[in-house]
Amino acid sequence: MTSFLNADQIRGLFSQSMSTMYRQEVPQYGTLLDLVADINRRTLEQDPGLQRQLQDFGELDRLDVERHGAIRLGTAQELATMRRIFRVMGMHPVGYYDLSVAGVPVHSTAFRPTDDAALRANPFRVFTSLLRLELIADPALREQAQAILDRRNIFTPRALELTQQCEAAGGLDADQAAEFVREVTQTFRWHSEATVSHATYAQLHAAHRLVADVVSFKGPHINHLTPRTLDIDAAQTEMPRQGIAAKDVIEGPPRRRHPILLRQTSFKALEESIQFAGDGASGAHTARFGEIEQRGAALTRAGRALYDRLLGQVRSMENAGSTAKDYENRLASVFRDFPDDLDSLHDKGLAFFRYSVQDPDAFAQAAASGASFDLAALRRQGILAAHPIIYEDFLPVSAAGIFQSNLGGDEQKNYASNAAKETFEIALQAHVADEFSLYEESQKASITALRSQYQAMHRDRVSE
Ligand code: OOG
Ligand code: NI
Repeated sequence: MTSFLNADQIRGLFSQSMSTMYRQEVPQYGTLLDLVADINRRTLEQDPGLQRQLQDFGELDRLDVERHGAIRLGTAQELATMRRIFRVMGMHPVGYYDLSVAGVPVHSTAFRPTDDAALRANPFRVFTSLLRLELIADPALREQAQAILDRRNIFTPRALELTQQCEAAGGLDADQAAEFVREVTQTFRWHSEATVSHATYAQLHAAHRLVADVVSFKGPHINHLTPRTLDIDAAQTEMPRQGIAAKDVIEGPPRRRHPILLRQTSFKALEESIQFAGDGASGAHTARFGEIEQRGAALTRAGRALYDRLLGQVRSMENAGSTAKDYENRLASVFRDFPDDLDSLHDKGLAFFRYSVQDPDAFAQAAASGASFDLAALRRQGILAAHPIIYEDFLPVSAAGIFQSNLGGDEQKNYASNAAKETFEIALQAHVADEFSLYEESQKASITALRSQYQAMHRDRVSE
């Protein structure tokens, strides 16, 4: 009998393979990895409490391998096939992001592991966007772009065969998995030869820089890979010292005692020389960049609504100074309305939590006493502790900021808000999971586990 690698193992190999490739393609990415590893080591040394907490939840090991990447696809067919490929690696579509509001003609989802054990093993995620050609105004150009995309095949034949094989047999053995990872990695490689002429590139580029980026190449080159830091402010300060020009402001919430959601910074996309098809003329294209992120607590719908409201307030405060420092001050001042202590975040239902036994003796005693399981009371008595669940997803406003700062130039195209989740799901040939439900399940599972433990102790006591 053949034994299959599990999906987590294949995802681990894939994440490693992508990281090795991107390090070769974009050396600054290697610098970012070293910088983040260094900052994480120092942060943990200085904060033994944080170290202990990450350790307790099995989150320390994942930190060293934790990354997300991003790709942009051209057609529904590409998206649907990509979903099958990611599924082999235990990555499923979560969330729907409409970026047209921010002037970017794409909509997106995040392929990522969804259950706690898989996230602990390796949380590798890929933010995956689908180009929306219907947002290009010129019908002739739209058709031309569609025709170019319809002609390309971004997957190797072997990657498709192995995907099918996995679907039919229920898994891949070690050799097949290694080959699958090698083949799939090819799809995300950078190609310096464009598939279109200079003239076509220029037209696509005029419609939107992103249209040129998706349509002009043989495949969806990975455009960044992002390591997770425990202190993004330190990373932001360190980047210029290492000769890397960071973007002006960190996207997302301000620095807090208890981090929430996601804070991100990046360096601008590189200008890379490319060769056009036809006459072989050369030119330059900017697409690939580097990014660092810090992750905090996943927010409930109520918490997220508060976050969105406050961020909206910050962004609408024009005339309040436009330097990076002004923005930071504004952000900090508006976000004073977002509680920054664990009790408020918990009791006001703003964030998701996972629970652990803080005082095992008292827990056993309470169970033996026959008192029924009362989460709030046990927490009040310090018998159970609540820890925020890490946010595993993305933020559309931040994503738009990252897109904008990396497409170069400051052109702003405006599309009407234009969410089309259903169209996206039809292209995907699947539903996207609701991220709030996933966090809620994870919170519930933690409570259920503790309740069973408590009740089992009670029963043991009664039957003694
Ligand atoms: C994706 C940008 C979104 C993030 O971290 O929010 C993203 C892209 O530029 O294709 O990766
Ligand atoms: Ni990113």
